[in-house]
Amino acid sequence: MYISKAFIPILKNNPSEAKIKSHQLMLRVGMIKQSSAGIYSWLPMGFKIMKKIEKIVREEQNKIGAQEILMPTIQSSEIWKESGRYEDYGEEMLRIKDRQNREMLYGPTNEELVTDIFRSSVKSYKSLPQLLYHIQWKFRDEIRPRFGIMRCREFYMKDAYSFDITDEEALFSYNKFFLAYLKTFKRLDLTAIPMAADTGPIGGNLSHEFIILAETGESKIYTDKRIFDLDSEGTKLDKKSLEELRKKYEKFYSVTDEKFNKNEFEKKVSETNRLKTKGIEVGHIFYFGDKYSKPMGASVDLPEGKKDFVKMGSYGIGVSRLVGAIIEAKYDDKNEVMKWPISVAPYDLSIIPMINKNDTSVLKKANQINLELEKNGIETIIDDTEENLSSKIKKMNLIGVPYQIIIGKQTDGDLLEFKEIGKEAKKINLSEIIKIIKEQKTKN
Ligand code: P5A
Repeated sequence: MYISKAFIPILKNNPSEAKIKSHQLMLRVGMIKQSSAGIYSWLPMGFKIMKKIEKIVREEQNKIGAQEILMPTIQSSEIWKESGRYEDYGEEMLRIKDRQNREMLYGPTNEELVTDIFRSSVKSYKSLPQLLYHIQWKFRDEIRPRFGIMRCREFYMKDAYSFDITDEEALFSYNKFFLAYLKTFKRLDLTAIPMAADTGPIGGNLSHEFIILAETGESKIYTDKRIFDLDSEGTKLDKKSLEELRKKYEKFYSVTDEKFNKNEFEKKVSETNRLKTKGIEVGHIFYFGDKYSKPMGASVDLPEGKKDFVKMGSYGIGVSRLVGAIIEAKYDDKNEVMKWPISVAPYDLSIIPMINKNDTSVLKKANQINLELEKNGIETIIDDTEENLSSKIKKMNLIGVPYQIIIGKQTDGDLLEFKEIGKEAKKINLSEIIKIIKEQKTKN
């Protein structure tokens, strides 16, 4: 893709209305455009990145046996009246009337709708467990939408729902998502820590928020630093391994402020390991038993012939919020350098030819290199403008493509100037470059 043809409307300066770096960068590079308060259009760069995040989220859901569905954004109020949440949800719910005067709403979450789908089709314990998910826009009429797509009104969420017959089986499902979340965030090159959390309007008594550290985050957290050394490496998908994984994390005190207890914190965590800081909630999982299945009558036949209400959990990831969260974690705003993890980068590599009006040879060379890279599945963007090198580099530093090849008139033979963004350049040949990038891509 030539940069002259790409729809990347870069601004010269940081927009003054943006208070945090992710919001600044997203507007500056033209990843999003606000259409009204808390509602955004996604432009090619932002959309590309979000779609790559979505793909990773989807792959990790599929790996634990969750099945993808797609529920609508608009729901009927009936099912929310059945569960008892229609009144409770309050002003955050966008309520709509259709031409027949029927009460509809733009879904803020889907516990009711998925329970309705489940109860109409699943009748026996033999079909359990069921893990269903979808990736769909949500609307919450936030009182103060802020920080761009971090806390907005319309946002893109992956929400999954589990159905089981016993508490024990339901916790097995819960733990599968616990693992899937750790793996998903790791593939996005984020360290997201599971923290015991409140359940708010979703309900239940077991819940973890997955939080990445960021000064600009809205969640206050209290944690034991040692939790950052843990990972899910080697965890298998059986009951015992998953339980051990969760226990391994729960051994270290780690909570959001609603769950904070000063005495407990000071008793369980030595002074040197205490960390009180802020973070961004990128995922949230809940176990709430029969909170929805009971009032909505979602039951199945049990082996002994009796019936019981299914035990449910729900599991959310803020797919659109993750775009901002990765920026908060990776953008060096002092030097104005962004580096997207290769797993979600809008392009793998940028080609920066030093182009002179009357000489097309450098651009020709860039095109040849590009052809070779494309053959190897490496996606590139070519800066075909006639700007000088330093402004081209500055622009690419904002766009955040992780690797660069710089081609000058002097470039001859096989050696190319290759650079990982923000680092020193080195001279290597194209096949080595291809090898490095392919390796990085397959690691993920
Ligand atoms: C779990 C899935 C739920 O809604 N029901 C279905 C449960 N959980 S949640 O914590 O309320 O939301 C899940 C994730 O969605 C993101 N998120 C937001 N992103 C941007 N703007 C918002 N206003 C917003 N609200 C929630 C968060 O990442 C959250 O963890």
